[in-house]
Amino acid sequence: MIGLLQKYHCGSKIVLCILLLGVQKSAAECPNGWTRFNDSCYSFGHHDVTFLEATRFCSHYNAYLVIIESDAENKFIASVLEELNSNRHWIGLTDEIVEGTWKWYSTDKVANYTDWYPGQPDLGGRANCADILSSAPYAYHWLDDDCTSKFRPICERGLDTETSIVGK
Ligand SMILES: [Ca+2]
Ligand SMILES: [Ca+2]
Repeated sequence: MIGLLQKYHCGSKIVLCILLLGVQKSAAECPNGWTRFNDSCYSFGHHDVTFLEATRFCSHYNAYLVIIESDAENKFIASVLEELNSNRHWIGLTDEIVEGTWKWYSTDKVANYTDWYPGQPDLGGRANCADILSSAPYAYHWLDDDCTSKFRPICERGLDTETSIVGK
């Protein structure tokens, strides 16, 4: 706590500063209708669209087609899809540029973490975009599909901190 106070130059106005730190903490949140997990907010689209349309849908909300970087994040996504009883969703992963090199669309970074269904990806140049399929036997693992197939988007964005008071 002392470290935090020094970081925000609290000086002698310590009580006020603690109050402001409280305000800042509560200000970091997700927009209405978005679900929080760690430092990201997620929205699960209700309409089936192509991969490209899905990326545009997310951009419209200052978000990107989801980047899944850990088993914990992947399990969180699966748990929401189970709750929504929703079957098939695009994630932001594509090998459209170099066949077999799967990159996150919005960052152009090669995926370190993946959760392909056994034997996937299996369609080579005919399938350059990745989706999560809830139903058995796939059970929330990933598949490669034709980018013009139509599935629901999962969008991700950072926490909304624009109302922050401290640190001006
Ligand atoms: Ca993420
Ligand atoms: Ca491919």
